[in-house]
Amino acid sequence: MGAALATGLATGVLGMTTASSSAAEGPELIVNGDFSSDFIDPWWSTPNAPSAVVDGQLCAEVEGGTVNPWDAIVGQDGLPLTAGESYELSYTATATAPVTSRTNVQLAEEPWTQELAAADQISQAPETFTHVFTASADYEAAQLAFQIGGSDDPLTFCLDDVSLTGGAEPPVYEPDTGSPVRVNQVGYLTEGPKAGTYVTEATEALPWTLNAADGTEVATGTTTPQGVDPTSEENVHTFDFGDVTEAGDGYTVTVGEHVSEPFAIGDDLYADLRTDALAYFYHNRSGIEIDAELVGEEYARPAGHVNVAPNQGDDGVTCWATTPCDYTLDAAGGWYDAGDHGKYVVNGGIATAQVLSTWERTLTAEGADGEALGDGALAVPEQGNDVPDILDEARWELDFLTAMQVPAGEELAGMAHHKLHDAAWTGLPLLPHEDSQARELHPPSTAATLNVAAAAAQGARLFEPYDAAYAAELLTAATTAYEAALANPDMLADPNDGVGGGAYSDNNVTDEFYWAAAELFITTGEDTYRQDVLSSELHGDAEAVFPPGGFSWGSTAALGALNLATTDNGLTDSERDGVLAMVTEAADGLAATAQDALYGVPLAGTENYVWGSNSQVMNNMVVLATAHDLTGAAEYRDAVLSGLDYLLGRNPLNLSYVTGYGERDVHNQHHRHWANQLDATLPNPPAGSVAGGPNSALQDPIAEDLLQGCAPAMCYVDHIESFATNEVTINWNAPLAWLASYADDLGAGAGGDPGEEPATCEVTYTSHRWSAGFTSSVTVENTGATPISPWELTWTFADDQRITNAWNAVVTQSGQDVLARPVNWNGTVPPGGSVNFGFQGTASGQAADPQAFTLNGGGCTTG
Ligand code: 9MR
Repeated sequence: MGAALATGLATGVLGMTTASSSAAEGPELIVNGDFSSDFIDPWWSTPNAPSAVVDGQLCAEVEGGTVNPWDAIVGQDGLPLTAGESYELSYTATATAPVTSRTNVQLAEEPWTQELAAADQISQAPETFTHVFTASADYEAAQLAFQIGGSDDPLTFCLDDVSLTGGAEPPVYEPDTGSPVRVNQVGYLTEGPKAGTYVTEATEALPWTLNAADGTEVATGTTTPQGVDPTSEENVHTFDFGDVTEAGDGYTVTVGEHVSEPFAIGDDLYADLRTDALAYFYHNRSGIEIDAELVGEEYARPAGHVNVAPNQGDDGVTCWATTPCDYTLDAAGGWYDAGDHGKYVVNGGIATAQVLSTWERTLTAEGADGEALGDGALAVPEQGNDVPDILDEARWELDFLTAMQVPAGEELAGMAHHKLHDAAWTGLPLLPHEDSQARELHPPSTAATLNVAAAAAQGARLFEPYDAAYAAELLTAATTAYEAALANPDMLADPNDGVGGGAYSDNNVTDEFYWAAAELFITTGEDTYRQDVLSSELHGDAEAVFPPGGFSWGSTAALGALNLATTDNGLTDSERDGVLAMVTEAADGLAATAQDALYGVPLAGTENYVWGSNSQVMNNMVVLATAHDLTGAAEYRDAVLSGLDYLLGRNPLNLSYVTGYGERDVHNQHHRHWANQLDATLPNPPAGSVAGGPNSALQDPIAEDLLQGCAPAMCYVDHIESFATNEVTINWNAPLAWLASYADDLGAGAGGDPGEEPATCEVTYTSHRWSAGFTSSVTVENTGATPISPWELTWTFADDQRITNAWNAVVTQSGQDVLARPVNWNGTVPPGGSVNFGFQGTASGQAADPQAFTLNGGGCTTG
């Protein structure tokens, strides 16, 4: 039957039996043909026919006054066709004024060779069109185009149930994973851990070689077979070259015939990443022209959403029709959330907080470098205003967040609107100033209001030295917001409010209350906020504050807890110890997770590869890095660095998830104007933009199409339309900036390297033995003249003692060797001072007390 129809192009309307059985039976090639998910991707349209999904159909607002059919087009690319195979296209369409759709299936570039060229009369009454054709050539990625230009008057063209079936089943998508030798493609800090992963079926240990750029063999060793990695469902080995500390570029690791991507060993690996990751925010500012002098010609663009046609402007936004209000807000400015043009208070808050914390860390962590974030350090237009550039950047969003508050005198005064975005989802590509959709305020929510309270309170204390008046304004906004949230504690955003923008709904705001109370307490010292912190059900609950899957926009208590632990504030010593204990308890778990993970990632299990999994990893790294800042314990630092390894190439796909970093960096992230994959005249994302990462829930049409059956950490595709695996967003780049800052400071020697300074000391070790075990107490005295910080004590048991739990120290044991490090409050042993810790364990034999101890490289006397 297919052959009979192969003679020419067949055109038909509803009811015609033109389909060949082979075509009808073939696989569906159109992605998102029924628009049931409210998303428009991967459909595109020309700028004069802006399209959106409305009531489960795609509708294009086609401008009048065009001449040719191809002057206005709605289309989809990427359709694989096979020569000689028969295909059936069908769709339903309407138009508010009669228009002919030149409906083509064709080559997606010159000479636009047509395999189907139909002319369909579209009118107001919905009609279904069906066409059958046979492909005359093979196409990797043909295009379906509805050419609907040529009308004098504007019209609305709507499309639904688009289907193109036929041909053979397309080949199963196989990611190109390159070399099975997986490393951090940027590199390893000289004094940091250095490990990689090798994918192989082999079960025996294999020799590896580390070569310098000139080919010289620098080190050799053998891999450790590890069995099947659950996150990739592949058999892997690990290898470790941590002993190599010779700085250099272009190192490679070879296992058998396989060579890794090249990488560096050095201390200055992350300085550029710090500024690039922060530049992301200026690039995505709304309401201001993006200046070529700061970003280069290819990234420069006019101001978005400032009320210049076709923009409808964010300076006088009205409430969404379903929840009207009698005021408008001037909410111009702020950052676009992500690949879309939405501006969300929930998410804006955490992103601002993490940008602010990148700065605040330089005030609280020893050796952290504020200059790299200071005035003149970043590419922002406010350079030279005597305010650290990073604070200028944060202010751009703080002003938006506070502008989203309901004005005084209104019923919900002080509450913040949850979000502001387009009435319908727009297609890609689309520059911000070309967006013609109506912009609408969605109802206030408690979560958004507490985001304003927390971020503005943190902003207030950080702006205080630079602009006291602004700091006072922020504090007023914060206190007003907090009061309003207390008065309206359960205004939850609607989880189904996801048309034209993300829902960012959150049905539990206990964590937002905790975060906001903590920030207000740190800033003001007031007892009422302190009581709210201490009486929160979250306070002291490490697992709830620091969920092992990572804190996030919907789980924000960690932000408050981390700041309570790091800042000078009015908590008593024992209250502060309690907070520190939460941080180290969480960090201990995460460090163990990273150590067990065969790709070094501090993300437990297989269930946490969710939308934005890379940000979950990064937020866990922020917890670890903060624990390292607080205690100096190297195991926390090591887990941060192995997390960086994962993000930058040591992962099941052998990809660096950060643009511009690593040989195999991803670069087609979902973004409306960094859309080079769709339009060669537009750029790819600039360097330093992190992709969301693997998401095993396959929540976008491309992921659904390509990634069926993927192993969790492999559910990712570097495709612009895969918004659920490959988007960029402010709350993901913010922890990236924080971590790059931490890692660069580390490279520059901050945080200390335990063991460097030999110490003089006396150790008193006492123990109590019972049948199956023992309890020991250790007192370490600093008998020298300088403080020891952080301290690190090692010894070797003579017998079979196994430590099972410890207090007042982090104690790890490997064979008979034991390493004890401070917990949190006892990181420093002052001259003449001492620390005491203890542990319990099991033992079967004699369990003799150890006699020799080493403190930070120096031998101790025993007392
Ligand atoms: O980051 C958000 C993720 O946690 C949610 O699961 C997902 C679906 O609701 O939404 C993500 O946020 C997107 C937002 O809704 C719209 N802008 C882009 C954001 C990143 O993909």
